[in-house]
Amino acid sequence: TSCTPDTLPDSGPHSANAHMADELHAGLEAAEAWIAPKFLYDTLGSTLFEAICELPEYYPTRTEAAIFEHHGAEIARAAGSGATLVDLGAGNCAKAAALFPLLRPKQYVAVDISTDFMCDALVRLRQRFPHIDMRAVGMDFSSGFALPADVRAARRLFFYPGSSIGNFSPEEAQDFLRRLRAGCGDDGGVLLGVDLAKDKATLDAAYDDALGVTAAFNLNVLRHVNRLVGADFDVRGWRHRGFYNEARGRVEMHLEALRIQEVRWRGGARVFQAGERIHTENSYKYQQADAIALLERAGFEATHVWTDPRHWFAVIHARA
Ligand code: AVI
Repeated sequence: TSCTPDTLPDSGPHSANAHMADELHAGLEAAEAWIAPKFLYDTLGSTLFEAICELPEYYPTRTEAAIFEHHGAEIARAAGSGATLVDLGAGNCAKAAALFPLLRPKQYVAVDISTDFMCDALVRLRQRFPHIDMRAVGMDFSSGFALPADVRAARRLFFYPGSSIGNFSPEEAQDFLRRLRAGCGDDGGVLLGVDLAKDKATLDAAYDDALGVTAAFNLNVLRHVNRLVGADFDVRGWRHRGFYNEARGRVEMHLEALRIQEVRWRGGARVFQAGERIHTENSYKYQQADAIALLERAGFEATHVWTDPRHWFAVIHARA
């Protein structure tokens, strides 16, 4: 079995690659430099994120998995079986696969920007679940998405676990949920994982772990950018910063220059002073009520919320 993903054309002025290069240039040239978090996910980045999910400090993955385990039957009743399950940011497809026996989707559509990594996972998944029709879509869905036409056939259930919604600003999250609402039809819905606000020490540890896996994940974005726009970032010239910004209700990841250095890329260059930072990710932590309000403002109706005993994480089902 092989995996032939549907992807956007990858050359020409309107291609996905040209758009990504423009976005990277804008961020690198900004007074407060930034790199969008989607660039964390090349094949090595996706592998490092998979390792993060195993870390003792990184509670979201296992807290969410425990919620699915404890409330699986009820979640399946709310979400319904026989849908087209559209997994946004599928990665290794493990979260969706764990739900297959409960949700029994008719079709599974894995969507991820890290196409090769997702395809490898999908090939293995097809062997485990040969009766489910599966397809892969390699796409940056952060700013808009169009799924292949035949994916519309069945009732759509969007699956957006892991609190990836937190990597958008609240305004972007609102727009994104509106697009999901428009894309799911009147009989569809969404199953959303949301990380909830909690004490700073827990969050600081989760995003700056003792082994330095999150540091490697963050630093790897520089290697990816080097490839994408022909930049010459020296990874050894930077250090990882990951901390909860309580005032803004979000964890922030930055890369901090260890010394003054000039970085060049195709069509540009910049000097970074020692201590200057590049902002690479926000991870917003929600109050449960605010997450529900976000869904409802997007035109969804939240039907159920499941959480863990410590109220660290919430899984929300909302219907159109
Ligand atoms: C994918 N996303 C939900 C992760 C998060 O927690 O915001 C990415 C991550 N960044 C650092 N560690 C994990």
